[in-house]
Amino acid sequence: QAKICAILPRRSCFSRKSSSNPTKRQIVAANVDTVFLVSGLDRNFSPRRVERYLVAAAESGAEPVIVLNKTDLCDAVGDAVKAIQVITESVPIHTTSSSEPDGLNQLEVYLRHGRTVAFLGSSGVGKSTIINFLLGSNRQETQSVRQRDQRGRHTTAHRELLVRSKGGVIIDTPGMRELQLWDSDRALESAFDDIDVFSQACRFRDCQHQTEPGCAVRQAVSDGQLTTDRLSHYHQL
Ligand SMILES: Nc1nc2c(ncn2[C@@H]2O[C@H](COP(=O)(O)OP(=O)(O)OP(=O)(O)O)[C@@H](O)[C@H]2O)c(=O)[nH]1
Ligand SMILES: [Zn+2]
Repeated sequence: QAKICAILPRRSCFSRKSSSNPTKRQIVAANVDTVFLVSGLDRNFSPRRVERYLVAAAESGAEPVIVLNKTDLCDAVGDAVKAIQVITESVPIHTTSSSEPDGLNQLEVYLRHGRTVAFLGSSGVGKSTIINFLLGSNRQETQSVRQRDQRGRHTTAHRELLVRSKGGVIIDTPGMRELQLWDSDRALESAFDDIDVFSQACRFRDCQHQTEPGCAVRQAVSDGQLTTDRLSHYHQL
């Protein structure tokens, strides 16, 4: 028989819109310390998607760590890393491959005792493979990527909180795997803290940095302090 002894305050949480009531939010995972944002460096690699995951991480309150997996399938790992460095200066970036333990071992530091980690990333990027490595056993069942579309098969069927004997807890739930953006206005700003800084000087507090007069963000672009790419990424999101 289970007994609730204490309810800890919520330091961070991932949530999504409830499917039955879209105005309600549903908590998917709470008190995650580190969230790994996993991409595969095969031909579906998209810095834009990483940006979206950074938004989700920022709104959760968990510390993001970017993982670029499948380096063995990419001839230009350095270029991929540079494309991510343009998006963020402060978030750690790790390159990994299932055939190279060195990169994967670097993820161990985020799994100290008492720390909780979770994973965000498209289907087939290698989340289960990385989790298996960190667990040191074949805890998760993985299936081969379907040939046509490079997507893996969803093999995780139920809620799972995996306690590592070496320290740390891994949350791997279907909810995390299907996460959608929520509450994005606030989070958008923190994922774009450079734009945030310039926008303090915009004439209008609700400036969208489009055609408003006195927009300090567009001024920063014309002064060369901010790239056009950066601003258009902001507008796309
Ligand atoms: N070449 C290569 N293949 C990898 C690597 N990591 C994982 N894979 C393969 O990619 C496929 C998908 O890996 P998974 O770990 O199941 O991916 P996932 O992100 O958990 O996928 P979902 O369960 O669908 O969310 C499997 O066939 C893995 O063996 C890697 O670094 N290099
Ligand atoms: Zn503005």
